[in-house]
Amino acid sequence: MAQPVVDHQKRFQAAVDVIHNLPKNGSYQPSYEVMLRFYSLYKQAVCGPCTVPRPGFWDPVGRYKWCVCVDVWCRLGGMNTESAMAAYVDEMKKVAQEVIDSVSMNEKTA
Ligand code: ST9
Repeated sequence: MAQPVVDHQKRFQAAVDVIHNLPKNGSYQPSYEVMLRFYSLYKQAVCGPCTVPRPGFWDPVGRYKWCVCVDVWCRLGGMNTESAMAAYVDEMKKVAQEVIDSVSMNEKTA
């Protein structure tokens, strides 16, 4: 029997919608590492490989953003759109599972 075709675009859009609708301050606070991972995969999926040049010495703010955020995106290299979308969805599932596990752990110890 034929396997259903995974629609990466639809799954990615659903994950993006969920993240856009999360409250800024909730019981779960993502680490910088987690946020950067989402950011880099989002940019790769939406904009493609990073072509933003590192700003020069006279643009310290731009340079800071580049070093903190853009560099992580650049390190994804030529990852294709579908893979970036799939990785974004997988990352979300992973984080959601961690949140579920931490809630059930807290209930056990309470
Ligand atoms: C809570 C509820 O406690 C219970 C927990 C449930 C747990 C569910 C688990 C699911 C996973 C959650 C993981 C969260 C990870 C957060 C990632 C944040 C990046 N993805 O349009 P702008 C870029 S919830 C990645 O001005 P908005 C965009 O390209 C408590 N990046 O911003 C731009 O960069 P640049 C925790 C994205 O529309 C920059 O972000 N709550 C996405 O005002 C700003 O864009 C949260 O963690 C995207 N989908 O805000 C809230 N979209 O300029 C998470 C845009 O370089 N959500 N970008 O192009 C948010 O922080 C915001 O909705 C936002 C967009 C930053 C994603």
